Amino acid sequence: MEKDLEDEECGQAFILIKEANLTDVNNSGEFTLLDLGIDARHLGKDPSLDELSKYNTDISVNNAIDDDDLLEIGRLMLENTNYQPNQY
Ligand SMILES: [Ca+2]
Repeated sequence: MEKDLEDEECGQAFILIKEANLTDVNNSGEFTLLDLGIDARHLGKDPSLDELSKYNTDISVNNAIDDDDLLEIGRLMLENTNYQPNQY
């Protein structure tokens, strides 16, 4: 059975979508080749290790530094309007 509902018969909810405030790997304020290099250097490590505490290495959050992080950093580098890709 299909029936039209009046406004008062419908529940209402508000969904607030906030833009995620994603921090780059070395807290420089933007994603660059250095962020990619840091994650690549520590690929396969546990991002919660003390030695990595100064970095945000788990960009694609799954408690691992893996290929997904490198791909996401690369994507964010390309979105960075300050990043100049190699022209050669
Ligand atoms: Ca990850």
